[in-house]
Amino acid sequence: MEQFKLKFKEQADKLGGEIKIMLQEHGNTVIGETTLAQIYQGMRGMTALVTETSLLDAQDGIRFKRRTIPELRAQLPKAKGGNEPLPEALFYLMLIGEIPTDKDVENLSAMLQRRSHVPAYVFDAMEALPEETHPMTQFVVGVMALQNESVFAKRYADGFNKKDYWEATLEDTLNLIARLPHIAAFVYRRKYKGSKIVQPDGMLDWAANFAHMLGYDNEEFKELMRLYMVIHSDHEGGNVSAHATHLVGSALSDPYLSYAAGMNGLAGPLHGLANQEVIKWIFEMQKELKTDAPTSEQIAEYVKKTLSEGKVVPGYGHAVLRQTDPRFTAQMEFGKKHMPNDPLVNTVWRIYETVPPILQGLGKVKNPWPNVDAHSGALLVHYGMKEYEYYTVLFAVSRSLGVLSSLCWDRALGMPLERPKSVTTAAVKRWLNKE
Ligand code: CMX
Repeated sequence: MEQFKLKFKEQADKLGGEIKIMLQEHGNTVIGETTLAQIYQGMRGMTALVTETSLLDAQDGIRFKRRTIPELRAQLPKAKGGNEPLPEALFYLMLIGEIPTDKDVENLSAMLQRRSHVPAYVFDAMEALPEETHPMTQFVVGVMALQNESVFAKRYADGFNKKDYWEATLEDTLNLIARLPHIAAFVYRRKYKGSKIVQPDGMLDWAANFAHMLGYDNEEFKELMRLYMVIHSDHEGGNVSAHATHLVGSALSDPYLSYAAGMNGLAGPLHGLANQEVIKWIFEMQKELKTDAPTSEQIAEYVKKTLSEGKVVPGYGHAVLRQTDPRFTAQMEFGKKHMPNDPLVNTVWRIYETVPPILQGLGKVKNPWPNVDAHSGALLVHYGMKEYEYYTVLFAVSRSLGVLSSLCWDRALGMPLERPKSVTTAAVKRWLNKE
């Protein structure tokens, strides 16, 4: 068995042993209480899940094995000549729990390259869809077609021992992550570039090869893809895409089925689709105001109009975060370094100065600050990727690293079927003696 897999198994066995003892000693310890409001209001603040890959702090943002986004950017190995962290290195950290060496990352990149072949029938399945089909739908159809390759599903059908679930899950995870850039790039080239497919380059790292297959061979764009793939990968376990992947996986649905379920959640406008909504909203604002560089006053007026129409300001707010998202800040730093005078990027920064006080003034928005989606589109447009309907597919490729690592942990730790209790309002009324 590959060294990488054995290392993961060693970590999982160690943690599994610790959890067992912890549950024996403290299994009945109360860690919180649930209010009526919580079960009606999206379970905010209710601790109900264990996710090993990352932990979200309302102030500091996401941490991966205790490391913040700035720490990851500083500490994770880089590509030769590059400054941004390699996503393979973060994947390694989420599974093995330590920062990999350059050699570890090289081996992992090579392992993914070896597994990256996508069978032709997957592309045929996507091509059967009308070209105007949303890119996320085309992408998920590709993933579902590829499910035919699932090692977990085959071995389960043959009847395998539950002790081996983790290995088949990791095998599927590696294969799927290796193949996703090819599927995603196919969607882009088919929909926007007259099906002029760019063949993969076996010498490139995972994110750079993705940029190459999308048709962007500019070194700066490759750097952007490395950063993008790192910062969008995981945001602890309760967000829709991570939770949906975990939930579906708990039925022992294989990683292809589970990941596809999660990505259907990512395609919702309150979650991953917000990145396309942000750019769409800015383009519409520019059109209405007939300027590429709206002033703060013009932006404020436009924000108020958006709110008066009963719409949200996309890219602002968060269910857990209560500060500017460090993933927004990382992208802002990238923008300041590579494109400080880009008018669209400058508009994003002006929106950042303008929107929070307005949202704060509403008195109900818990977090008036920007999230990751507020910035990503403007950086992509700078390099020529203006097809904003596609942006959530980039998010989805990145998110595979987090949600699939988590699924490996779930199977290695023997996580059971998820099945919380639900009630009817009639039952609630009976609790409250209202009936
Ligand atoms: N613009 C306008 N109103 C907003 C708002 C925004 N950006 N963010 C929150 N609000 C409103 C809510 O709609 C809610 O209003 P009602 O009580 O009238 O329904 C009120 O403020 C309270 O909401 P909240 O507790 O602050 O936020 P939630 O936890 O319910 O929702 C989120 C979080 C992200 C869905 C919400 O802030 C939002 O819709 N933001 C815009 C969409 C977005 O950027 N999504 C991407 C999130 C990151 C990701 O998952 O990718």
